[in-house]
Amino acid sequence: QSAFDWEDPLLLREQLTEDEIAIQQTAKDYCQEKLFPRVTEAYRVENYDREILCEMGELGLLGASIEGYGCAGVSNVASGLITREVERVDSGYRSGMSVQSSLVMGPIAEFGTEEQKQRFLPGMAQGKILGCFGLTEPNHGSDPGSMETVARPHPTKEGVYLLSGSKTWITNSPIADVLLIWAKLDGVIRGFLVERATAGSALSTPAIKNKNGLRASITGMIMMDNVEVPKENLLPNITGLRGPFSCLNSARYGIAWGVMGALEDCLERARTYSLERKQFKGQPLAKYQLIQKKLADASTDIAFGLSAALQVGRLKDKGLVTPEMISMIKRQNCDRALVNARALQEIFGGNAVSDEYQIGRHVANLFVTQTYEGQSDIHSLILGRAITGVQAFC
Ligand code: TGC
Ligand code: FAD
Repeated sequence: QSAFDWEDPLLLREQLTEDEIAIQQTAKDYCQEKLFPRVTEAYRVENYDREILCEMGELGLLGASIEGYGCAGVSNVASGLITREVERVDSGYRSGMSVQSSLVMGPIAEFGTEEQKQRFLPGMAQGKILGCFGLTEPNHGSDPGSMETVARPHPTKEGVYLLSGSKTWITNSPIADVLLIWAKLDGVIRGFLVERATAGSALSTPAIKNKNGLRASITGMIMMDNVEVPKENLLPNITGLRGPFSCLNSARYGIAWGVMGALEDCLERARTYSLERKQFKGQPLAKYQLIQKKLADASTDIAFGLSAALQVGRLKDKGLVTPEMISMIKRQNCDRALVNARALQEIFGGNAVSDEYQIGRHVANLFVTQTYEGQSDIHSLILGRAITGVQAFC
C-alpha cells in the first residue's frame, strides 16, 4: 500500500511521462539554484535581471511548446510544469517568461509569416531578443475591444504604417526589443511587431515604479506618436479580438499551473515553520487544529488545481481544449492560491512581515495574478455566458 505523500497527495507524477518529469526537474534545479538566491534582493530594489531570459533560453525554457525555430517543442503539460517551477520562486519571473513565450513568440509562430518566424523566433528562444505584449490601455483593461490605439497607412511612404496611442501595465515594456502592439486599422484590431531599434523617439516606454506586487518583474507603459512600422511587421494571418485572445489562452493556461507552484512554496514554508515554532508549553504550532486546517485546505486546493491543470494540458495537447476550460482553471487556481496563501501567511505571525520568510511576497504577487490576463470576475462572466448563453459584460 502506498504511503500518503503530502508533497504530491494525488500522485500527479504518476500521470506524467518520463520526459515531462525530466523537464520539470531541469527547470526546478535551475529555479532553485539560480533564481531563488536572487529574488529577495531583486524584489526589495524592484529590479529585473535581463540575464534571466538568456539563462532560461540556454535551458530551452522559452517558447518551449513551439516546434522548430530553435524551440524545444515539448508538450503543453511539460510547459505547464516549467511555469510551475518558475513561479514556485516568484510570479514576476514567470511573468517575464510567459510574456516572451506565450504572448510574443506564440502569436509570431501561429500568425506570422515565415520571414517573421525566421527573423524573431530563434533569437527570442535564446532570450537575446526580448518581447512584450501591448493590449491594455489606460482607459481599456477588461474591455480591450474598445481600444483607442490606431494604425493608419503613412501618407507619403509606401508600405509603412503609423501607430499612435498608449498602452499601460505592460510587462517587459521598458526593456523590450520587439513590442507586439494591438491597434485598430480601419476599425479592425491587428497585431504589429514594433522594433525598438528602428522606432526612434516616436516610441517611449517608461517604467511603472513603486509597485506593491510583482516587484521582481519590470512593468511599464508604451507611448506611440506616429511610430513607423513597415508592412512586413504586420501579423498577416489574424484579425479582430481573436488575435490577442488566442495568445491569452496559452498564457492563462500557464498561469493556472504557475500559481499552484507559488502556493506549493507557501505550503512548504508554512509547514516547516509550524513544526519549528513553539507556543503554549513548548508545543509546535503544527499540533494545533486551526493550524492543521489551514495546511489541509492549501494542500487540497493545490492537489485539485494541479489535477485540473493537467487535464486541461492533456486536452490542449489533443486539440480538444476550449477557452472556457482555460477561464475555469485560471480563475479557480488564481483565486484559491490567493486565499490560501493569505491564510498560510497567518501561521508566521509577526515574522510574516519580514521578507526573509518569503510568504508576503507571494501573497502580494498572487493579487496581481488574479487581476491580469482577465480579472477573476471577468472569467466568471465568461463562464456565465457559456453556461447560460447570455452575456453579462454590459
Ligand atoms: P467577445 O465578443 O467575447 O469576443 C470577440 C472575438 O474574440 C473571440 N474570442 C476568443 N478567441 C480565442 N480565444 C478566446 N479566449 C476568445 N475570447 C473571445 C470571439 O470568438 C470573437 O471572435 P469573432 O471572430 O466572432 O469576432 O469580446 P468581448 O469584447 O465581449 O470580450 C469580453 C471579454 C471580457 C471576454 C474580454 O474582453 C476579456 O477577456 N477581457 C479580459 C482582458 C484581458 O484578459 N486582458 C489581458 C491583457 S494581457 C495581460 O494581462 C498580460 S499579463 C502577462 C504577465 O505578466 O504574465
Ligand atoms: P478594469 O477593467 O478597470 O477593472 C477593474 C475592476 O472592475 C476589476 O475587478 C474587474 O473585474 C471589474 N470589472 C470590469 N468590468 C466589469 C464588468 N463588466 N462586470 C463586472 N466587473 C467588471 N496588460 C497587457 O496588455 N500586457 C501586459 O503585459 C500586462 N502586464 C501586466 C502586469 C501587471 C503587473 C499588471 C498589474 C497588469 C498587467 N496588464 C497587462 C494589465 C492587466 O491585464 C489589466 O490590469 C487587467 O486586464 C484589468 O484591467 P484594468 O486594470 O483596466 O481593470
